[in-house]
Amino acid sequence: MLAGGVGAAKFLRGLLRVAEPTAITVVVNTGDDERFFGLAVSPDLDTITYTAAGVAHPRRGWGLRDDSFRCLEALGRFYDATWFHLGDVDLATHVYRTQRLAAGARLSTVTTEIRRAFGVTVRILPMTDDPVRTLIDTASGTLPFQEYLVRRRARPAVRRIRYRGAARARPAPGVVAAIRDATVVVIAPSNPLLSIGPLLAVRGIRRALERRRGSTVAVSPLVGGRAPTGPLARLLRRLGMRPSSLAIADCYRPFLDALVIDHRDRRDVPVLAAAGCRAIVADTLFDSDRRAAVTARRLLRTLGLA
Ligand code: FO1
Repeated sequence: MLAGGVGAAKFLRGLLRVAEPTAITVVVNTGDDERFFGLAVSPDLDTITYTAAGVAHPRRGWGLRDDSFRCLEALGRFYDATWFHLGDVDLATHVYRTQRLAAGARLSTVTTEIRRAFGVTVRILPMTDDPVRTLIDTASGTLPFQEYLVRRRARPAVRRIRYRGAARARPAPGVVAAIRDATVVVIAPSNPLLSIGPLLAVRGIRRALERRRGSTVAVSPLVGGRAPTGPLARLLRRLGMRPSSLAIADCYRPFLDALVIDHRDRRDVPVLAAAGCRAIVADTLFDSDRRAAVTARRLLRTLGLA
């Protein structure tokens, strides 16, 4: 599974109920990574790790359930910027990752150490160990990703999205082989521009997808032209695309074989077919693990894998 933020984590919980965790590799976006108080934070890697470990915050999707924010409160004495809510238990992960990276360890090595410490058997790989930063060019200047999404609540008008460093970045160890050898690659219901875009900007990853012999299926992050979480619909409009199933399929042409769309978007089936993309109609509002599992099973069965 190619994954970004919270939407991916919801679908992963469903997948984990119908597929053997050791049979799953998640290749995760690192364009959202950011330093806070000098600590190396990898939001998408942590969201996937915490979700696979069953300890992620059930409603928000990011951070840990039952976490407290005493340290963040105390940091407020010294820093103005405490808008990115790092919980006390969450901080342990960032302290460990920061120390290991400072000691010269690769992000992929540290990610494996962290997921093993959480007892996670799903393989979790960063898309690259090289620095890639998603930057948002807006009417009021260029914003780092978290500044745009969290501090400014995705309100500024987006002119352009850039993935600084992606062209030079090499896929992390194991990523190309995982994409090449996977029976199926599932592109999670993440934002194609903000969360999957950085992955596709890493040349070795896009090339591996284009060379794949097996099927590649995406789960649309839109339901009825809207995104259940995040600014996707507004973003697509601002970038001149109608927020529809076709827009999602276009983001993943030419390596996409099928797109999972919600029952509400059933009328898009012929439009997708005309564009050479098979549609799998299912429930894609993953309000519960059970609903995500039903769709995950449906997807694997449609591909003859379950
Ligand atoms: N998202 C928010 O909207 N507000 C936050 O305060 C916040 C804190 C946070 C801390 C750790 C972490 O791993 C993720 C966090 N996120 C927060 C989510 C994060 O911005 C997004 O999940 C991804 O970067 C994109 O989906």
